[in-house]
Amino acid sequence: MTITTMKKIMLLMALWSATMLSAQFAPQIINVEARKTTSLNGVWKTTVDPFENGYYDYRWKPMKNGYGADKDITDKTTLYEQNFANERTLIVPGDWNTQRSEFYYYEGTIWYRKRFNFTPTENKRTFLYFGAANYEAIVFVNGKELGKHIGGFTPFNFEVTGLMKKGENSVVVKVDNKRAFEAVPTVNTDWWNYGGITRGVTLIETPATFVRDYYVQLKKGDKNTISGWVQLDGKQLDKSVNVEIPELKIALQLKPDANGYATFECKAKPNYWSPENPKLYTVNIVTDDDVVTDQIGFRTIETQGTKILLNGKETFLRGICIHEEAAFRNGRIFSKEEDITLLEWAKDMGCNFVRLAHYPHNEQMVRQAERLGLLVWSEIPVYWTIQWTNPATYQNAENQLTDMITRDKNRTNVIIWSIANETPQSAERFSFLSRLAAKARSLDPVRLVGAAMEKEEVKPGLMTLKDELSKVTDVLSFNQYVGWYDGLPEKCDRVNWTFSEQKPVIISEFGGCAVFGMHGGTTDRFTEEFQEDLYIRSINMLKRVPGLAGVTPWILKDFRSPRRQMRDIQDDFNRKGVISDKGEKKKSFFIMQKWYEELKKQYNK
Ligand code: GCB
Repeated sequence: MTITTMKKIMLLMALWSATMLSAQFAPQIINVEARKTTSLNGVWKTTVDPFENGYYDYRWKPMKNGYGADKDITDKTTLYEQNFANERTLIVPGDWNTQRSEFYYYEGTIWYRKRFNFTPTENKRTFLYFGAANYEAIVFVNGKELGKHIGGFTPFNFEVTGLMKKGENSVVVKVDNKRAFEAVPTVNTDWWNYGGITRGVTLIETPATFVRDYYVQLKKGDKNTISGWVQLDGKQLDKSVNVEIPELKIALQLKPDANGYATFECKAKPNYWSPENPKLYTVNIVTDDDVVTDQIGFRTIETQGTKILLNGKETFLRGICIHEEAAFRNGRIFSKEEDITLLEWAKDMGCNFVRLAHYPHNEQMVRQAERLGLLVWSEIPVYWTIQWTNPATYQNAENQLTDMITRDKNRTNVIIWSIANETPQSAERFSFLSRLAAKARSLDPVRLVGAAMEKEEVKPGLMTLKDELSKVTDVLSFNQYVGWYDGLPEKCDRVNWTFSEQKPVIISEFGGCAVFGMHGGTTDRFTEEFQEDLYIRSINMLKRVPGLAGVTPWILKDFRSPRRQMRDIQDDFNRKGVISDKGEKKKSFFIMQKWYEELKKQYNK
């Protein structure tokens, strides 16, 4: 062998090991709970770093040996100005604002560090998965920077095969929740910007070629055909893959194409999922060395004129809006139990529908709603005034939409993907949002596309929806606050509604504030009596809305918002909840409960 050939071989080997070791952003792996995992949840060391000194040097250049290197202090001669070992901790998952009183209003960077023992399994691949980190996360594994993820409510994962070693490993994450004009959401929102690694962190081990993603749903408008696809990931992409639904006696063998993608379609007569019968089937996606099991239901969803048809039957969406904020303690939800508390309250009110506002909630929220028979409106935080002409802002919004749909597209209860909330009309906004709507439909041809738009008073007492975006959405969905931001509750008695399009109308928000236990006259703002009267009059008005197919009052529970500053009344909370932040039901809750009882009888005849 000549020296040049040897050099070539060595170069090739070096390149090979470099690619083997190179960690990268990997396409989202779905249904993480069904895989072989190691949880990295629990106690993490943290460093508060408002000036980002752990990442940038004094010339504002990224540093080689910043905090991500996770160095141990071994001698006294070297200068260190930070030491994870000696630092305080935070719990993951969880927001930082509610874990330590000094972080109540903190927005900026906090570094997280976890050291743990791990033994990679031979011939398996390893991925590092984050349920969500708000807002920007830069991730390091054993000192190597893997990449940056932007967006506070969607999952992301990196492949770390070859980077994890037997014995102690380190993961460091720089999380930054500073608000920014180009971000999604932008600087101004009516909810608190909880920072941190707010959802779980997991190591996933998979076979060399594995089932990364799949879509199993009834075909659009066809109650008797299940169709979908499977996506393999790895080198042996042509291996056969089976889709099994044992209870329906379905067992299909698929042969993926060169990209590891296989589609299928088969006849079936499932017992349909509905709020009254939230039936789920065990579905197995199987290869020779991988199996992913899911619980999937089957239903059709479509519109016909002003009606919403679920399994072909007209349905009224008896809903409520929900923020992903925990009952009783406030703060971002960090457990399934906390999801269930909110969903049970919605059930108690008589709901068959929840609007998960204003961003994708955690995966368990959607899964538990599915189990409880609650239909879902799922939304991305394109909220108020974002930068419509900024291509990076568009890409960010599209990524969040894509990640939300990727994660939840097999959830039978999700019926509407919402692309925006109360965005001001302009040609630029129209082109941005029409692109997003088209993207949603290309990723999921089955569900409806909506957006929370805004009503307009075209002449005194006559309201309508005058928004070009309604030509793009499947439903005429909009927020309206007649009686709160628009006049007093008595205005509801004088208002009528008209629409030029024949589509189902969903009132995606209405309501007003009340402090639980504060009493007074029906025109005294912030009293329970005011809110109760507003709900009574709003309901009477809503009954006059032509084509009304659903409502989601704002909101289930009082929630933290820095915009709400009135002392002893708001105290940093938006008080529009029908339940207080301490779990007390206000009078308005019972007004809704009564109306939903009537609607249930009317529609379930
Ligand atoms: C809205 C927004 C929602 C606010 C609510 C309010 O229209 O969509 O995010 O919290 O009004 O209370 O003003």
